[in-house]
Amino acid sequence: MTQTSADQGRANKAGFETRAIHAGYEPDAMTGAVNPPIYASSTYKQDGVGGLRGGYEYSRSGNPTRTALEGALAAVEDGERGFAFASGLAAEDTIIRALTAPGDHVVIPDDAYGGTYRLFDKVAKLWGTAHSPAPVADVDAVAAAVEPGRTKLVWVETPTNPMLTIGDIEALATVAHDAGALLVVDNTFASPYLQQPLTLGADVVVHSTTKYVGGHSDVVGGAVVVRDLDLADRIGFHQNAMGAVAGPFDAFLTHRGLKTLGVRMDRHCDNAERVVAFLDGDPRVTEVIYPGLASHPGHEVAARQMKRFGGMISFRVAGGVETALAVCERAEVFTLGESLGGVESLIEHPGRMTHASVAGTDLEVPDDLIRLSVGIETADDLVADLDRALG
Ligand code: P1T
Repeated sequence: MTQTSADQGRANKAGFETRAIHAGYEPDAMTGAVNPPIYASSTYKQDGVGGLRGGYEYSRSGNPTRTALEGALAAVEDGERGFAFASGLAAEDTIIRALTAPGDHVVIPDDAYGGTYRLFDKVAKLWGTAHSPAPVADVDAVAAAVEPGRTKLVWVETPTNPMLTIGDIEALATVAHDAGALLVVDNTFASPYLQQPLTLGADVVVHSTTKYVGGHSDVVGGAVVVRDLDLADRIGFHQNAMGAVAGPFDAFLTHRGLKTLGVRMDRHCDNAERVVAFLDGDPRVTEVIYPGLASHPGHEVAARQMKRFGGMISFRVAGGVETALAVCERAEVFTLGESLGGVESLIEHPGRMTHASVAGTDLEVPDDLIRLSVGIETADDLVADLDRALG
């Protein structure tokens, strides 16, 4: 099951679900196993010094279970090369160190995932890579935050976590490229099923595969996908040099999840639409934030660049922080917990949980905000649970 970059890449023009299920792996030559075996091996016998079988030498550099996942990730993002990491933040760290050097500058979203902000503010900054937050929905503001010659990356999430702000990927790619920078898109919230940033001009896609790609809340992981082979070499070198790779067990679980991404995402979207219809206009709710609502400021851009609007909803409640905390605690079908993108519905209070690390900064989120990751349970049960939890 040796893979080459050609096996990984865009030569595979089958439909999304076919790629998700078949790309990256041919049934095992010896046994015909239809799924990639979990190669629990740190090293590989060499046929004479340097006589590697299929290029495998040591599992930090390459492991066949990970290779299969990496090929599938490249295929579903319509990229050339995919790289699988131990977590989303490990993937992000590898991008920062592979593509910036001390003295460089990055524009980041002013409502990024709290952990991404922390990585830039508490880790990359010490390494010498500076950052400026800018609103991803405002192309001119992002352009104004770029420092020509110094800015190496324009980094966006779209939709953002947790405010579900939409950035226009095509326009932001132009802003980045005009300044000689690269556009990095964190595609975690959309998933590759709903949005493929490389096809819209982005240079680098990053994921927390912990979320929709894995899809079952049973594994932490990250991914990077690129088209440009020089970028691939730089990411690949740093993946090996820094070593934050996905292990074979994690790679297997993530790959298994990816195969059902399309059907899961459609159900996530169906259920989210039902929940939005219930929340929107309810007097206990002061604002519903969902890119599928015509009233969302990014609705038109989202409709252009996303297949559907996703499974994430944020909303604000009348009654402030105490009510928001109480709703989170009263919900039963929605499990109170961090993370998102799994089959089970989750509810959380970003201000005190996922985004506690941005408290007191420009990125602070409203304290009456609740975030839902709408799962694929029976929609009626989800609506009834929220109705009860709202009190
Ligand atoms: O948790 P990890 O796999 O390291 O991924 C980090 C990450 C990166 N990008 C986005 C958009 C994310 O949402 C995350 C992780 N987010 C959560 C854990 C959360 O509950 O929002």
